[in-house]
Amino acid sequence: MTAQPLSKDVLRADILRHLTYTLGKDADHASHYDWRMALSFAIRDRIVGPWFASTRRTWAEERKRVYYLSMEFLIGRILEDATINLGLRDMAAEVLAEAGQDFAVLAGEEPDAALGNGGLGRLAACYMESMATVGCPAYGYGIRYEHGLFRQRFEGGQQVEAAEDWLTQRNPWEFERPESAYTIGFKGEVVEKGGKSLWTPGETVIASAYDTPVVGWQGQWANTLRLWGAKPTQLFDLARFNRGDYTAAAEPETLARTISRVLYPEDTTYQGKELRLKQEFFLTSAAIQDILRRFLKNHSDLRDLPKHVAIQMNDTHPALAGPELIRLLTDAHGIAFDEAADIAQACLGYTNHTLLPEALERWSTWLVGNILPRHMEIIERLDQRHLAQNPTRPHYVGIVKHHEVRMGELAFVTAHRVNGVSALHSDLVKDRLFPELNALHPGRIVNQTNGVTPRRWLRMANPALSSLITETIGAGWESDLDRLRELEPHIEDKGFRVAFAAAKRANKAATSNWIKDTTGITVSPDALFDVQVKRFHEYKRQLLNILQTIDEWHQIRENPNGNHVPRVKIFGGKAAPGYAVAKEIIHLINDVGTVINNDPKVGDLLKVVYPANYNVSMAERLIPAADLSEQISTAGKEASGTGNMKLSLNGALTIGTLDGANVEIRDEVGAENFFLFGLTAEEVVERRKDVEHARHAITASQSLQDVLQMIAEGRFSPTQRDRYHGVVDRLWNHDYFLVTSDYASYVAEQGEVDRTYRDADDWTRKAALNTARMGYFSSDRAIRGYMKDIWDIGSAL
Ligand code: F58
Repeated sequence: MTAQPLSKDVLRADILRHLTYTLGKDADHASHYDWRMALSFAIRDRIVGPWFASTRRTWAEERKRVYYLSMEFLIGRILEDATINLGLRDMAAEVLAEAGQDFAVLAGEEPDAALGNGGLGRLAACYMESMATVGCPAYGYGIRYEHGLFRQRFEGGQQVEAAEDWLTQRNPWEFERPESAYTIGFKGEVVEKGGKSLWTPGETVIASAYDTPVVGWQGQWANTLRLWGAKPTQLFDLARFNRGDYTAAAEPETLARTISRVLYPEDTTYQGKELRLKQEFFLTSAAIQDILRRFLKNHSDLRDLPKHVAIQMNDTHPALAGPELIRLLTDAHGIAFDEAADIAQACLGYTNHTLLPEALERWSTWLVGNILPRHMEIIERLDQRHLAQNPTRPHYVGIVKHHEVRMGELAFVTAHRVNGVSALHSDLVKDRLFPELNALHPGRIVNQTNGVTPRRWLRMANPALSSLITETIGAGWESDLDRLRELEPHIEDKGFRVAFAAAKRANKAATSNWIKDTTGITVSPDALFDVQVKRFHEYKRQLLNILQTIDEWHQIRENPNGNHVPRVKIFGGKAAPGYAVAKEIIHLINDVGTVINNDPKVGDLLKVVYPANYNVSMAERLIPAADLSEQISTAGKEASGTGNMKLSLNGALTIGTLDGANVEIRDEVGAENFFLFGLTAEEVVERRKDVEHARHAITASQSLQDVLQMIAEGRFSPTQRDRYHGVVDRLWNHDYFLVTSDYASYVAEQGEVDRTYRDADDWTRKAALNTARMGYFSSDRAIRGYMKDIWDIGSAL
């Protein structure tokens, strides 16, 4: 099943052949773009072998398949990752060098596929890669958005959004499948006929498939990521066109294409928009139809579906999967409702990624009834059935309440397993989110702590550290990350620590150059690189970080000759376009940066760096260069986090709260190698009961008062002194995320960070222990957990 061994000559010939015959370019006149395309096609050719072999085996052995339904796949660049997985990275670089081309430069010009907002979308991408690596037959189903997550730039320190357009260039990784297309209906009416419900949609669009093969480590297995593009059922109205009404003639096309036009950039707030519901149903219906078609190719009894099909709902966005599957089983295949519901449940699993009430999807019954009248009936019936089966269900619990469909409850009731994404989060899903449903269905909620793929996030992103690891413990850790523990005895060797520190230092030096090029700011690679990269949200508390930055600046100015540890505060991340408070914090960080970075009294002691447009590629650049990982959410709010795992794996120490997977990271790496601060999830609940909590916290801390005073006075906004009155006012009066309550312990722990960093060798020991003990957080482990506890599926390898 392994990819064919490939000689340099063959690879060279393949690239030149694609340059000539696919791109139509002469090597003498080919641009970077042409070379990259030719290389990408040559690499894709090598994926096709394992891909076909995997598909054939799955059919021949009648293997169960996993269908991972997700509105987001935050893939990033593919070229280098695929090349590394095929073991062709060095060979490709050599071949290109002979042609005067630089592999890294070409790979760096590939646009990021940003078909996701943040952690949820990136998790889906890591899981696709891990399913291919561990040999789990799987399809990912998503939407082929024409425009992924918006591009961010700063104007006067404020976020400005622009459309992202990854598809303006040719996408060499996908295969268009016009023959795999399904009709998706909306609106219309349902009529009862002979005890049967017949839905006649009033609008239809076509979902057309685009397949991207996803190859695992060493090319042993490959799966398919199938993204759906929306196309009109009726292409274009010729009669109208002939009448001269050109815009109207193109209307059906425009309408249909709107559905896959753009990714919703909301990462935590849910807005009941009709187009979003249509997108969700578009993905879900296309996926379910495709699943049934594939099953019926070599099976006839739909009662056997759960033996061959596991469907995972990535959050509630594809939660119409239950109703849609039941609709097709009953209305199209004549199975009785109860039996259909049981079949669906045996197939379905639901992953919850959030407890934030504002993120939980609820659709008005009016909207669902209007867009999906038949599904609304099915949802009502599922709710009644659930009540009938569970007569003790409290009156306030249910799928449909107060004229709203609660998608969490719908997903819970239609799935046989519900999972949280870290140990703490899964406990909170049981105790706070679904306590009644958990009581009625003990054992349904399970935990699968998130993981990240070590191929992209260590091997590819951090070649310096990867080489050291391979030199020290030998090859193979990439697919057996627990083996990193073998590093531990070596950490006691001074020589190893020197080499470990040198790898980090090299990454920091390269990143310093990159920071200079992208932001114009000069930073010293000897300073402590303190990194907070993630979406902007109040609960993630970038505000707490910048308050501490201001405090540090204040200390330096008060005592310029003190023993300060030089730091570079690095921020990265986007705010949802409509999230005014998060955007204000972005503005503040940039304003604070302007003042600090231009303060001659500060010099190299403190810099604030915030490069615009944080994305997967920027993460790959910044994470290997980090010394300190900021994971400072209000306890109980961050479901898991995955950036926390990537940073620690790359030898950053964490300063963090007991939230999400931080709890398990700390258990693994050891409390002495983790900077803990802040209230626990339980203490947070307690503290909020004191309505004066912020006033108490602020009056107890002179440092916090000084910092708030500086902001309020306009020290960072001299041209508009009242710019941040809102920020300060909210901290005094509406500090829901307890920034003020955690401030003192955070600042104190940052002091501990400084003390530890001063002993460079001790810091390196702790950093290396982080790397050595992070094996558990491989997404291979997570996927094996899903396979065993949720999907009941074996590896094909
Ligand atoms: C994230 N959720 C969690 N949602 O916040 C994070 O703790 C977790 O590690 C990660 O999922 C993976 O489990 C998240 O990224 C979104 O981006 C959604 C996008 C669509 C609307 C609702 C939120």
